[in-house]
Amino acid sequence: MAYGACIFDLDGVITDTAHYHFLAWKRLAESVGVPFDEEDNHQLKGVGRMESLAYILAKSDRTFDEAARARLAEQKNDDYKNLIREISPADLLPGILDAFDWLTERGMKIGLASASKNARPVIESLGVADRFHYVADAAQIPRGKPAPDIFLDVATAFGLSPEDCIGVEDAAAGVTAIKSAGMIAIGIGDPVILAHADLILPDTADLVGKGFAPLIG
Ligand code: B16
Ligand code: MG
Repeated sequence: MAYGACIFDLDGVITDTAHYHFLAWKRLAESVGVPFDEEDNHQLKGVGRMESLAYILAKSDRTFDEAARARLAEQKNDDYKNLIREISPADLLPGILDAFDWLTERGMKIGLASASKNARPVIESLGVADRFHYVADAAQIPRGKPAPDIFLDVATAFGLSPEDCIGVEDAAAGVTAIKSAGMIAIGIGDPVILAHADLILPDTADLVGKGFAPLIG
């Protein structure tokens, strides 16, 4: 099978901003009296900002009107932006640069399908913005993950059919999005949470050796 593109998730795949999202959501949840743990965090990985907030507020006895929700979302985002201020190329996860080199050497396109509206500044701080042939703009994508829209947007930008693309994700919602798009999914992380991926690797260091090499050759 000749694949034409590899489409990466950002948080939890290229870099561990997933942890900063966790810290910011935990602070926000606790400020409204809702406990928040790693299990909640798994539910929110890859899920957009307002949907994540709705998940947290659904656990509160209080009601929050639209203005209050907007304020809380802004508070979380300000907190998150403070946490990611120090990001540098040292924060790239292991094997990511090798993965980009490997794909580029084979003439494959590299895309980014992140639900984060902060994706652009993050890849710039990581020093890899110019490695991507296309970066989806989460603000322009109608439905968030687990809908396939963002992965299909990248495939369309490349002029490729979904079956010619591979997606890489750390989140259950993201793997579902890749599979619903009709692409091959590589999951990074927990084999139980990501059981619906075609191939699951414990971490990104194995992407080339145990992911791309056997799949793409
Ligand atoms: P923002 P990904 C997702 O990014 C995160 O996994 C998720 O936790 C976050 O809520 C979402 O982006 C929105 O991020 O608030 O910065 O727009 O994993 O799809 O790269
Ligand atoms: Mg992710």
